[in-house]
Amino acid sequence: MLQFDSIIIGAGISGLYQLHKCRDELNLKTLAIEEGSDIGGTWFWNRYPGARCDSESHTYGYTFSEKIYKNWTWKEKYPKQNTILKYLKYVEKKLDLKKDILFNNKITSAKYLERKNLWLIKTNKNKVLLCKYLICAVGSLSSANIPKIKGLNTYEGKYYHTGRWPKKKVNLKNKVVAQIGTGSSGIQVAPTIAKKVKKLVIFQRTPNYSIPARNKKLTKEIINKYLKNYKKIKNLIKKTPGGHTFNFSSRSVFDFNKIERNKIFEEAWLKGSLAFRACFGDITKKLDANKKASNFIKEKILNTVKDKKVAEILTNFDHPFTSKRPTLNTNYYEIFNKDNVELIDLKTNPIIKITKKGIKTKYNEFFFDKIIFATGYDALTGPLLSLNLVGKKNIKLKKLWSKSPKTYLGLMIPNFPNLFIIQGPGSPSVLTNVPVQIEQHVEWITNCLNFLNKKNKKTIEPTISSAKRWSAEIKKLADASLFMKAKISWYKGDNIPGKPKVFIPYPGGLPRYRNICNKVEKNQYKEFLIK
Ligand code: N01
Repeated sequence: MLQFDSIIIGAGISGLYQLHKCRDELNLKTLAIEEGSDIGGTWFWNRYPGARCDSESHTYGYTFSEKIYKNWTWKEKYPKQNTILKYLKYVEKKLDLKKDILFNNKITSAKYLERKNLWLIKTNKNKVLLCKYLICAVGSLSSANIPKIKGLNTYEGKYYHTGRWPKKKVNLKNKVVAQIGTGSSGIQVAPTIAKKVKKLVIFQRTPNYSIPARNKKLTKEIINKYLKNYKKIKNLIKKTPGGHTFNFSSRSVFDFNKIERNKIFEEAWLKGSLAFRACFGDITKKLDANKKASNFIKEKILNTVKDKKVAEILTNFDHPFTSKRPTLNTNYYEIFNKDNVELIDLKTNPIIKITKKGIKTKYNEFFFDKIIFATGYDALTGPLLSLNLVGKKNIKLKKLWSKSPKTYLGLMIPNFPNLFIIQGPGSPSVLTNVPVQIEQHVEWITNCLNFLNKKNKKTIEPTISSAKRWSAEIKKLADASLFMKAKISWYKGDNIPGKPKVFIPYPGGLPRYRNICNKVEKNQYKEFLIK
C-alpha cells in the first residue's frame, strides 16, 4: 500500500499552498487528492454565469512570494471566476505542483489506525493510501445544498447548482428559467442571465442587503501602485479584522446629523465594495447604528425598483445588515424593472412542489426549461463530515459533531491525531478575505509539522478541555455580536435541516485570532497532547 508523510485533501487555494509547503519546505513525501478534474477548488466548481470574487483582486491571492505576486497582473477591481482559475494555474506551474496531485478521486473514508499512528484513506476510485499527517483543505463552502423539495426527482428539465456548475456551456438563451436563492451567488447570476433568457423568475426566501460592487478595469497606474506596494498590502491585510485593505472607521453614526451621515453613506455607496459596512465603526456592532445603514440601503432599493410591490418584497428585511454575509451586486435591483424578470416572495407564496414541467407555489404554477439552485452550502462542517472521518477509539466525526462542531482553533479535533483542517469550523474562515486566512493556517500547520519532526514526535491532538474552551469563546463572542440576530443564517447552521444551530466560524477577527495561534506556537503547543 502506498504510504505518504502527508496527504492533503483538495487542490484549491489552500491545498496548493499546503502542498508546496509540505513538499518543498519540509521535504515530506506528499500527495494532494482532488475530486475535480483540475485544480482550483471553489473556482473550479463555481462557473456559474456572473461568478466573480467580492474581494478586491490585489488582495485576493497569495502573498507568500513576492515574485509570484509581482509576476501576475490583475486587470479588474474584482476578478472573474476564470481569471482566478488562470491565476491559480499560473501559480501551480511556477511551483510545479500537478505532478503530486491525484485528480478525479473523491475521499470516501479516512480512518486513524491507532497502533500504527497512520491515517488510512480510501477513494471512490478504489485507491487505498496511508499517511502520517492528513490535512483537510476541502474549503468551507464546497458541500452544495440542493434543498429537498418535493417532486424534484420528477422534473423533466435540467437543473443546476451554482457551486457545481457544469464545465460544458449551459444554454440559457431564450429559455424560461427559475432561480431559487438570492445570496451572493444568486445576486450575481440573475443580472447576468436576465439579458439572455426569455423569462427569469426569481424565488426569494429572505431579502438580502446588497451593495454596488462598482467593478472596473484597473488603470496601469493603479496596477503599478499595487505591485509597488506589495509589502505594504501584505502587512495591511494581516492587520484588519476581515483581511481586506479597509479598516473600520472609528466614527459613530451618531456623531453626525442626518445630512452629514447620509453624505458619508453616499460616498461609501458610490465607492461600492464590502467596505461600505466599515464607513462607521458601529454599523456592525450596535443595532440602532445598524438601523441607519439598513434604512439608507432600503431607500436606495426603493428608489431603483419602479414596481412598489416588488420593491417592498426586496426590502422586507428581517435581519440587521451584516448579520448575514453582505453581498455585492452589479445592476441586481435594476433587473426588476425589466419585463422578463419576475420576483416571487416565498414568505407569502411558498413552493409546494416541483412538477414535471416546473414549480408549483401556493398561488401559482410555473413552467420552466431550467431551474438554477443558488441555494448555498452545508457550510464549514459539511465538507469535513462528507469525508467519513473516524478517529481514535473508533470515534466517528459525525457522532462527535452531532450537537456542535468541536475543534481547537478550527485547526484540529480532539481524538483525531495528526489531522489538520485549513479554515475549519471555529476559525475566522468565511468571515474573512479567504486567501489571507488560508496563508495564516497553512503557515501555522507547516510550523507545527516542522516542530513535530524536529522533536521526533509521532502525534499531536488538542486536549478535550482546550476544544471546550474554544467553543465557549466562540459562543461568547457570537452572542455579543449582531450575527445572532439573523433569523436564517448559514453562519449558524439554519439553512440545513437537522444541522446543529450554533455559530460556526470564529467571530473575533483575524488579528486577534492570529495572535492566539502565534502564542500557542510560541508556547510549544501546551494546549495539545504530543507524543
Ligand atoms: O449561498 P447563500 P450563496 N428554499 O447561502 C436561499 C460565498 N460566495 O452561494 O437567506 C428557498 O448565501 C437562501 O435564503 P435564506 C460567500 O461567502 C462568495 O449565495 O437562507 N430558498 C439564500 O437566499 C457567500 O456568503 C462569492 O432565507 C432557499 C440563498 O438560497 C457564500 O459563498 C460569490 C432555500 C443561498 O444563499 C454562500 O453564497 C458566491 C430553500 N430551501 C458565494 N435554501 C463572491 O465572492 C436556501 N435558500 C462573489
